[in-house]
Amino acid sequence: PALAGPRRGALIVFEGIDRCGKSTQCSLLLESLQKQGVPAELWRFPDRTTLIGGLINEYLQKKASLNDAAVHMLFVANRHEKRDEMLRLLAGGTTLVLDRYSYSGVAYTAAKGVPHLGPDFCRSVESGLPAADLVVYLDLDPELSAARGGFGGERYEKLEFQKKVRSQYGALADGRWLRLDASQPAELLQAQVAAAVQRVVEQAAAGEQLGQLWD
Ligand code: Z5A
Ligand code: MG
Repeated sequence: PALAGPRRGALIVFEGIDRCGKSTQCSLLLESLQKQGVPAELWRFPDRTTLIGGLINEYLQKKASLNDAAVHMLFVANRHEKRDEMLRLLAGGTTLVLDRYSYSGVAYTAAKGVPHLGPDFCRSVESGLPAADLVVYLDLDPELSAARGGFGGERYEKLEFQKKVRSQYGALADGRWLRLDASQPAELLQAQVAAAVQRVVEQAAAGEQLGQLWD
């Protein structure tokens, strides 16, 4: 299906391991889009404010235990429950900046190494969600990210696991991802992000079709 028409907003996604600077860059980007008068919203996944997101939050904070398949499906459901609203906003001309999305779903679950939860399975259940116009991948050595104030107590915040996640991201990235060395100062990163985002916002507004996962 044609997911959105001309003058649509762009779907910009930030990805990367824990503490690589996603939230920092998302806020800087939102501010700069708004200054330029580009209608934009910043969302994050998981969206912990929904019923499903509440369960995910309990799991991440280690207040609830769920098996790997069950929690994976919750992360996926948390995106599907927001699909219609995403499409409505994009079609109406709002650019969406997402702090994590389906690519986190694949990278984190595949990093667990559970045979029936490999990358192909993980990709399949994201089908039908809008694909990012641009994935900004903030690539950082997990040793460096761990040094940024240390890990908190949430599940997955462990060096060995973050190394596996990074290698899954490496396998997932394609030529369309903007891979940035996230050890650079935030202002330098922001300038590179802004230039790439401006191009995709213009292309989306000019009528370039929104893709679907996974094309
Ligand atoms: N997860 C999943 O398993 N499946 C899914 O489908 C989805 C998610 C969507 C949610 O984490 C967890 O859920 C996550 C993946 C999993 N688990 N892990 N790991 P989250 O998104 O709530 O949290 P996070 O992304 O992992 O961590 P974070 O703390 O939000 O990191 P960040 O947003 O990338 O970084 P930041 O807050 O912008 O910066 C971190 C620190 O570094 C802070 O002190 C900054 O001031 C500093 N910083 C930022 N930029 C720089 C630069 N350029 N240089 C130096 N220092 C910097
Ligand atoms: Mg964050």
